[in-house]
Amino acid sequence: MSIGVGIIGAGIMGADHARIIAGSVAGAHLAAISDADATRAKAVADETGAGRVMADPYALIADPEVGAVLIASPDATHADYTIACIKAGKPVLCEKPLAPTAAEGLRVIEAELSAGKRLVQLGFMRRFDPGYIEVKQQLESGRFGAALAFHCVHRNATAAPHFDEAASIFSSCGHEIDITRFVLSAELTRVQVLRPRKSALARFHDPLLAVFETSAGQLVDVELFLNAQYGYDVRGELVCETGCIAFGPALNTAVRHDGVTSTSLAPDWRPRFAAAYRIQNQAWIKSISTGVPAGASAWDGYLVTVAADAGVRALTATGAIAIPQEKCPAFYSL
Ligand code: ISE
Repeated sequence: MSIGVGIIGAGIMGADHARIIAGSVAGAHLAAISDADATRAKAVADETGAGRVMADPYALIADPEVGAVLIASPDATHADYTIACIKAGKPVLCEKPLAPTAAEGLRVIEAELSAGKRLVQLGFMRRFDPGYIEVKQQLESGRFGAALAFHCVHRNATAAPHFDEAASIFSSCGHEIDITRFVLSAELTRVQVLRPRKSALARFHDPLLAVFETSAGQLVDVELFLNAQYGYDVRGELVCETGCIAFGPALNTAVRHDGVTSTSLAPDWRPRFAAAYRIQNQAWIKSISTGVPAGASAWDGYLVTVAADAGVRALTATGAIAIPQEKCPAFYSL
């Protein structure tokens, strides 16, 4: 039976998810879409064949034709809509971050714990990216010995107009926090944020350099440069005892022409992580039919908010500060 998906948010990511659900995911169809901007919602509905445009996101969540909800609205609304889905007993794929503060994120955990059923998947799509999965598999093969350090580069061509240093930590560095926990199977324990010289082309302090310590003693350095101008450049190198595992930002082809060899960079994250988004959304739909959770849980999402909160405090602190360590409820460790 096909699951009717309702999407909240018809902006860049909502539209992208609508196309993926309508065109690339088996076992689901686009039942409804909602956005504060009705014209924008209608345009996406017309393009993707969504069943209905609904003005009220809470009505969409309650609608009997909506069997599962995908939240791609502004970050500050994620927690409230996710909690409404939990209360309605509907599975939800919530774009990252779970919330813009750890306190808000905790409200979602409390709601899911009291519902007593795993309903939330977080949109940390990198967990489905073939490149990151291969890095994790290579590390876990044991061939390289222990992981010692992880160098991460996170560059965007230009930051969204509402971005500031805190958004750089929450929205962009949040991906690195999640994927580091996923790849290293370790928790982040301390964070320091350094400020290289500010780019004159940035409205806020950009780039930033966040340095994390993990529970296994590794260092993770993250260069966040969201006004890098030249393209979307997310890459990394995992340094291990007997080798390094590096992965790059390139799209699929390398060309040699006119004495130059080159690879293309994506303008933003959607082409770079297109496969990851598709695989993630399919895994979500499959998890609804099998009842076996996939991807990042609400708890994973919450731990990102805890570490990002510390990162935001580190913006104005001297030196490294501790990231509070939370005990994972048994409900999430199954
Ligand atoms: C954006 O929200 C994303 O999720 C992208 O993956 C990230 O690179 C970008 O910095 C964020 O703003």
